Order: sequence, then C-alpha cells, then structure tokens
Amino acid sequence: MINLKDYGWNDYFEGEWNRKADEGMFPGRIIADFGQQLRIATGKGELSAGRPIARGDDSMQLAVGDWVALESSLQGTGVVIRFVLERRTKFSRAAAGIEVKEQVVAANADTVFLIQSLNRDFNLRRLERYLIAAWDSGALPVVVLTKADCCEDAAEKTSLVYAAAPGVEVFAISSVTGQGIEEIRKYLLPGKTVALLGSSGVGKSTLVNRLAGEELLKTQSIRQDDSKGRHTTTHRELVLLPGGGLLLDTPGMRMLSLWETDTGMDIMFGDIEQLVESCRFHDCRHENEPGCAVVEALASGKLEKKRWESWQKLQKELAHLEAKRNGKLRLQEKQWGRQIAKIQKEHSKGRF
Ligand SMILES: Nc1nc2c(ncn2[C@@H]2O[C@H](COP(=O)(O)OP(=O)(O)OP(=O)(O)O)[C@@H](O)[C@H]2O)c(=O)[nH]1
Ligand SMILES: [Mg+2]
Ligand SMILES: [Zn+2]
Repeated sequence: MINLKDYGWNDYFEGEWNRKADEGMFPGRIIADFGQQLRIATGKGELSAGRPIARGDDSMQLAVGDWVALESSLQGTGVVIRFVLERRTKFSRAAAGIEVKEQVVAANADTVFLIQSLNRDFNLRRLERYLIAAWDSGALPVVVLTKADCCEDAAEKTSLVYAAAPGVEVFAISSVTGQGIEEIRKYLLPGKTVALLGSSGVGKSTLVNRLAGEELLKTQSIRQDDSKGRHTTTHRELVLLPGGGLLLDTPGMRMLSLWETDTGMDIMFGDIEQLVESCRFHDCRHENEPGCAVVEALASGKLEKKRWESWQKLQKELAHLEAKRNGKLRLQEKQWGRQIAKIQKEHSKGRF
C-alpha cells in the first residue's frame, strides 16, 4: 500500500480535492511520463493510465508531479484521468517548435536543483535563464554544481555563481567522491519534492542514485565529456527515496526558452530594469543618448557588460514571445502570478 503523504499529498491538495472531486474518484500523483502512458502512484498502489486528449484550454496538459483525479473506466479494466488538481508550483519553458505553447517540465516541486557541471557545461548566462524560470515556478531554486572532483577552480566558479544568483544557495558537489552530498540532503524532506534540471550529462541521474543510496535510475555508462553527452534519461520520473523525500529526474534540456517571467525577471534583473527607467529619455536606446543611465553604469563598471547583453537578449526573446500570445493566455497567467506571489511570501517566512 502507498501512503499518499509520502508522495507529497498535503492540506493544499486535500482542499483542492474536497472542492472538486466526485464520489468514486480517487487521487494519484503522476510519477512517470512515457508519452501516451502515464505511471501514477495511488493509495491502491502504482497504476498506469492513458494520457487524456488535451483540451483546447490546456487544462489537461499533464506533467510528472501532477496530482490527478482517477476513476475506474466504464469497462472496468483500467483507470481514467478525470481532472488535474490545481498545481502549487510549475517549472515551465516555451515548448520547442513553431507553436507558442507552454511545456510544464516539473509540477508541484518544492525545490528545484538547477544543475550545471563544473567543467565544460558551466555557463552563467544559461544559469540566469534557469534561475528566472525557477523563481517564476514558485519552487525554491538551489544551484548544484556537479563534478567537483574533475575541476580545479571549483571555489572560483562557485563564487561567480553566488554573485550571479542573489539569495540562492550554491553547492559544489561530486557524486564520485561524495563531496557536498550531505549538505544538499537537507532539502530531502518527507513529502517534499526536489526537481533536478539541467543539460544532458551533468549528472542528474547519478546524483539521484547517490542520494538514494542505490541504483534507481539508468545513467550514462561510459564517462564522456559532458559537452557532447548523449541523452541518457528519456522520460521524466519521480522517485521516492528510501529515507523519505521525492526526487524528480528529467531528461537533459538542450535549450531553456523562457515562458512566463514576471517575478523571475524582476528578481534576476531588477537592477537593470531600474537603470533603464532612470535614463533621461524614456525611449532611450542606451547607445549614445545624453543622460543614459545604462551607458554610465557600464562605464563606471557598476553594470557588467555581459549581464547587460544577456538582459537585452532576454528582452528580445520575451518581446517576441509576447507578440505571439493571445489575450486569453495573458489573463490565465495573471491569475497564476497571484498564486506564485502568495507562495513566495511563504518562502520568505522560511517555509518551503
Ligand atoms: N567525475 C564525475 N563524473 C560524474 C559525476 N556525476 C556524474 N558523472 C558522470 O557523468 C556522466 C553523465 O551522468 P548522468 O547522471 O547520466 O547525467 P544526466 O544529467 O542524468 O544526463 P541525461 O540523463 O542525459 O540528462 C556519467 O558517466 C556519470 O558517471 C561526478 O560527480 N563526477
Ligand atoms: Mg539522466
Ligand atoms: Zn539609456
């Protein structure tokens, strides 16, 4: 028998359940996504269910970590998913392809480990993107730098990350030597979900196995240079650790295109946004206009050129995305933004 509390069931979902579920339905959490088939942990044990056909409003776009309401199918042979419970958090990106679509990478994570390896994968600009998306997700971001055993300047890189990620904890770890592993264990609490996100080959699945103390997941067998790592994990999976706590392993992402970014952009680039607003001309292009606060800050070294370029690039990307969106979608996101603001208030009180 499965105790749903071990899988993260709490008062929030209980409340959602009581508001929406009908008699005969029972709850479950999606623990693996095989495309058309979803694996679900329920009070009756693990079950498989077909992915429901997505509706136009995306309300049935399911992701690993989602809580769903299930019902026995009319034929009595299996179960069907009736609805998804309102998410507490979601880490999203813009889906690949021409269609403007949100892809939920991890649902209902309490913490997200943003993972980069300390060797060739290390890239502060990419980390900025992950941090923006993480802040917008409602989950607490933590930066985990892997492969400390094969890097000579771990301390230097760690301090670069601290500077680029205000208010975020940063850990340099090694799944080989065990360095830093005990320190990150503090996020593994009973019923709490930690999602692991990052490029392919950085050691996400290896870290899951190390934290679990057993080989739960397949990892890349031959040690390769992570810059050309093949994709080893092919589906998202939520694993319950023997000592309690849940880890959500994901396949490496090639690109993290931003989706919803109100809070994240503010947190990561609020200083630049303030600068831009303090230029003399409100339509300043920050090139050579008189009274340009950006040019001034760049000249004095107060603003790093690379961060400025990064912000400009992100702005362009966001403007492009925004132009493609319709009004209905914007409205849905406003509502979501309000919920995130509420959760972030809780974070600041030390509850995560
Ligand atoms: N030296 C060293 N190698 C590591 C460490 N962690 C993982 N590796 C190696 O890095 C390779 C990739 O590890 P995986 O855990 O499969 O990487 P992943 O992030 O899950 O990759 P995808 O599933 O493709 O996204 C494997 O060969 C691991 O043995 C580490 O801390 N130190
Ligand atoms: Mg993997
Ligand atoms: Zn300016």
